[in-house]
Amino acid sequence: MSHSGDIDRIYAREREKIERFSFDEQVARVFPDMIRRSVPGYSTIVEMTGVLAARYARPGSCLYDLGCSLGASTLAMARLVPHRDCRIVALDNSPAMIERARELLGEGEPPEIPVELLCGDVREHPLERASVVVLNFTLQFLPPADRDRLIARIGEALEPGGILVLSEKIRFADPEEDRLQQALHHAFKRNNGYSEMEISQKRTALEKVLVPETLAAHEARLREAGFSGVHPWFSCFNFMSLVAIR
Ligand code: GEK
Repeated sequence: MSHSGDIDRIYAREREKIERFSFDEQVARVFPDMIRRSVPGYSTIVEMTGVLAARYARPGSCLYDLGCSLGASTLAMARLVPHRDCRIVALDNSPAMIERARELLGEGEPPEIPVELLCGDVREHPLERASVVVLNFTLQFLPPADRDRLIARIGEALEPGGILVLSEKIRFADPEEDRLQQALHHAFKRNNGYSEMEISQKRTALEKVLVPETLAAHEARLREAGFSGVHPWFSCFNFMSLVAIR
């Protein structure tokens, strides 16, 4: 048992047919272990999301965690943002994730800042004025055609001086560079105990579900949506996090 769930063995057995990856009950149960062993720098990114939010959150404002899964970034913000009159809205469209997030939230000390956990689609949920929006490894799961509109809506919702924390798996334009970075990510997963078969079956399940874009594509979209500064602050292999200032 890991801290708040089971060990991820979802792809450990050979499967005849590999279904498209989805954030179902089985994934929600192993999620903390899965994401820690699959995303280089995940715990740093979560903690620094709290540090960034603490710096940029305005008193009395709303903070969003879009695609919150089990609420790791929400909890980091609730711990580190000093303004008790802020409010965090954590949204995910997987009922299994929201249900498990609700259980976990109920188990610990109540957060210092009120947290609303909602089941809904980030593409449809109305966004009110906010000082901080977090998209930690969520945009990559939206159909590429829906991404411009979401980032534009976030740009409109953010107060001037507010931030978007955007973390993504990325693709490199140079095929050789891309191959190398993917191989390094693969080595990271091997080092975390995933077998060749687990890595390969998971890759098949994620095809056309997780569609990474280049850093240049993200930067161009953020500029187009009116962000005045785009600052990469973390990268490890083909994973990055940016802070974009409105
Ligand atoms: C973390 N941020 O722990 N609307 C709402 N949620 C969505 C949508 C959508 N259209 N599409 C996907 N999701 C978290 C990790 S995981 C990343 C985020 C990963 C949700 C999906 O249900 C899942 O919970 C989350 O986005 C992506 O920091 O698993 O690699």
